[in-house]
Amino acid sequence: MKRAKVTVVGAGFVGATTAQRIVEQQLADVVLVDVVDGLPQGKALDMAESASLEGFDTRIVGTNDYRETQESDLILVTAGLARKPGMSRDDLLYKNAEIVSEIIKQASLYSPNSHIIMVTNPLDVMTHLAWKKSGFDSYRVFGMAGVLDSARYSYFLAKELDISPKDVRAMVLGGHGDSMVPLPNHSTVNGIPITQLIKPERIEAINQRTRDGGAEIVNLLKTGSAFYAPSSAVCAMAEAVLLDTGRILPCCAYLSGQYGMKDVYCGVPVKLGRTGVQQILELKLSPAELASLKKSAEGVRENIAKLSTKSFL
Ligand code: TXD
Repeated sequence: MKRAKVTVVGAGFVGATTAQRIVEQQLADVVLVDVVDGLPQGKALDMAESASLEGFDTRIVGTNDYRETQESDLILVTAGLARKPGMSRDDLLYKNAEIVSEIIKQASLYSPNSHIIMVTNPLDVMTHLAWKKSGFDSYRVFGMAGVLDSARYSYFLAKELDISPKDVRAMVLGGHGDSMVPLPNHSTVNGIPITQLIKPERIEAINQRTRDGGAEIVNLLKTGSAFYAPSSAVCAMAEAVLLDTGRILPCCAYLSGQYGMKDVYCGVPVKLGRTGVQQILELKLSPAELASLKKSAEGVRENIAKLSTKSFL
């Protein structure tokens, strides 16, 4: 059987760590792409040289040339800028929209049958843009945010209860940012609702720490953002697609009427497999949870409108 091929665009912290996880777990051969000459080549060679020690025979190469990415099964886009002093969120939106548009044009040209997982921020908007620029069906283009936010939520809940994070199943929906929606009513410890185990005020504090999870790491690192947990989250989604597992994961997916919303990307629970988003699960949400989900989708719409006025869409 032919081994799967994954292209990781962006050889920065998230991209390189994701590539490392994929080859070490023998999920696929990896092509690591970046605009900076030598960076993907150097990191890929360094990883390849660990093969005999780590015990993997998946291959990894680095390149600045999209021709080497051809016929990839999966494209993971982690390339982009982080906000710098003096840059507004809008500046970042337009700059990353420029970067993502070019990447998707190239990557989808060489791998017309692939699936795309977006990671670049602002995540929900970049996923919508990637869908438009690729011309792919929406079930083939989705984004990573909810898996990371849910993993953070699981960790904080496990810490609160002083138990193994392995037994926590937590769910966070909505956009990736301040408007994300942690769902205590759909989070359990091996089936036991967390609402039976933790007091409401502590749950609210943990929900807020989850919403601030990205910022907490940025404040500690000072010069960058999180990448260990983000790369684990991307890898979990990649595995579901490559191994056709049918896992239920919260992903940024295209809504066509689910949760009362249409023509917008939003974080919702989906069934992921070889054909991408195979199903969107509609949970019974409380009116407050549904309102938060809709508010978060409205924020995405506003940014899409900004991109439209600048002719990105
Ligand atoms: O939950 C999530 N979705 C996220 C998203 C979690 C963590 C990080 N999140 C976002 O991912 C973050 O806000 C950024 O937008 C991306 C990448 O984060 P990372 O920490 O990996 O950033 P780096 O280390 O700066 O790496 C970015 C790389 C760097 O090597 C650049 O040279 C490269 O992107 N880059 C490009 N590669 C290819 N093509 C183009 N045009 C390009 N432009 C920059």
